[in-house]
Amino acid sequence: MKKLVSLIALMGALSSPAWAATKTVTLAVPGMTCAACPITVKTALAKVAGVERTDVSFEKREAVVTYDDAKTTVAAMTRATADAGYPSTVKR
Ligand SMILES: [Cu+2]
Repeated sequence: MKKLVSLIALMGALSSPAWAATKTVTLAVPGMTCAACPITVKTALAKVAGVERTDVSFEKREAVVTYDDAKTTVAAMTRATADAGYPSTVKR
């Protein structure tokens, strides 16, 4: 019985990282008007807990964000860019 309990505890400890999926989303950020804008957008997204990587393209007016979906949501990211002055939407 004790062995079973510790096995369940072990499974619990191992399963949380397995459930957290790393996802990528592309955000359209039409408000970027110069080469410095991506820096502001990138900084804003980097402050969102759970965001692992951000590639912002000024030419494409988009931000490709890699994030942990157990820690953050796309809504939190679009809010962060909007708060920085660059409203964004999910690009499909
Ligand atoms: Cu700018």
